[in-house]
Amino acid sequence: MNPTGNLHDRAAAALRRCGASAPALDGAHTVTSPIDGSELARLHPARAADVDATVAAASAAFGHWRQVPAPMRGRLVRRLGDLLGEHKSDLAELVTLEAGKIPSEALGEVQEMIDICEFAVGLSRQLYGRTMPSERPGHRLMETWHPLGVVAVISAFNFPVAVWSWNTAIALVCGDPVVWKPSEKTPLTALACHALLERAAGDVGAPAGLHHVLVGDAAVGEALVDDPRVALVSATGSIRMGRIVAPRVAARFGRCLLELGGNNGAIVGPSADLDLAVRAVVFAAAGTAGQRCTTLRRLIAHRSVVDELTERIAKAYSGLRVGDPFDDGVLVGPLIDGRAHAAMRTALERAELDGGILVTGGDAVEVPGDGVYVRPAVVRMPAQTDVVREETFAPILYVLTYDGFDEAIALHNGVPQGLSSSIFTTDQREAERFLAASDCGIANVNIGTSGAEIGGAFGGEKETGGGRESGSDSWKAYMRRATNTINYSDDLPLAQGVEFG
Ligand code: UN1
Repeated sequence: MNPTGNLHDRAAAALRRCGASAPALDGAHTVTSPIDGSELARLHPARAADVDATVAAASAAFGHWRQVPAPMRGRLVRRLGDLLGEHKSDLAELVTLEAGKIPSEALGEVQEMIDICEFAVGLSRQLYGRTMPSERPGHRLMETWHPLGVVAVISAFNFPVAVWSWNTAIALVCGDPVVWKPSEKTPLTALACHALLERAAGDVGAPAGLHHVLVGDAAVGEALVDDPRVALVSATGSIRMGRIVAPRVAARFGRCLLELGGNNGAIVGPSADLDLAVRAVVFAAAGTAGQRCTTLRRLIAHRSVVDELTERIAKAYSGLRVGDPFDDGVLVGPLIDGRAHAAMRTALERAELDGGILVTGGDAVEVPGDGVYVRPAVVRMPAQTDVVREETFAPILYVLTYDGFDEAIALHNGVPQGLSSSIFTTDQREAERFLAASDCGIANVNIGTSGAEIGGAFGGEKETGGGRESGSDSWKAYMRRATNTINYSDDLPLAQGVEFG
């Protein structure tokens, strides 16, 4: 029994407050809490065969929703944002129960949802197309943006609700229904979000069938991926998953938005403000128990600062409380499961075989129950070996040393992934050079790699998949563009001066 109380009851109560029915206890899909391994629910999973009817219902809703003017669609998202605000603590509680985040980070995740709803409501009046001067007299050339169709959202356990909201808030104002396959590890948060969205839809009189949740295994995901009525597959997860999804969607000429693994690096230059760098590194590397796709995994420090920096990070790590995320003062909650722990141990062994020196952490922390808790690790590496070039979804920070700036950039970009990156420097020239040279979708100065705001486009290059979600003009992935030429003259001049007849 967990000291913070019966987790199942807490989950059921939070779900109820969100308007969802109590979770089933007699199905085949067992949901456990990483906090202590206790059972939260036994849901009745969807099967691949259910996908057809769900996508059919979403397609039918598309027929209605696409005709609702975008600013009116925005009203649904505004209502959703209000409800998310009212149920912020309920959703955060579920995020802690299912994903093991500390409450402050869980609340932060729900805040991202509220923020993206605000963004999307504004966007609903700003789905701008351009007009271009036509080369022909009496003609107008313009582009218009139209709803795309059904969007499948496949999300991961580590941001069980925020990533859904980035996709769904934007998809809805763009005119697209959503079919959501949440992580098998975090379906209860999905049921809560679904209940809130259904309520919002009822409140504003939106058509039924705009949103569906399919709790199921990989076969359900594959059926979604292969369904030609799914116009966009927005998938967050491992590179391995992306390698399966992308070619299958491409084979039917569907559209993909991939947000896959990161292996994020930060350069610390000789002029860096080390006080600030240490604080930023500790949050970015150890926060969320190293389970963000934006987690800092590689620290590339100048030889003149590397010893002091490593020492200070190790000291800060020794003050991090690891344990039940509901306990006051805990900053590092559990790993999601035993597999994550095994992957961490293997990575640490490989790093030591490569000549790495474990500076701190890496050991398991004993807690009551069956949760998996580890102390975040820092490893000094003599070189960027294969294990450093891979993403291990656990709190391991590899420290590499450089002498020249070009060497730092080569190390930084010398991994297959390209999500987030940072430099710590007070040298403006160095900062600008880094921003131009980093091959990632996110490049920061004097802040860590994680914790991006929703206003920017979120995503990365190379094996991270190339997709962009959330703010800026990411909405364009959720719409189709038409180029229109309108002739308001009495003549029919052909483009390029072609004469015909
Ligand atoms: C993720 O880990 O999949 O930038 C998303 C961040 C968060 C989102 C992370 N806003 O760390």
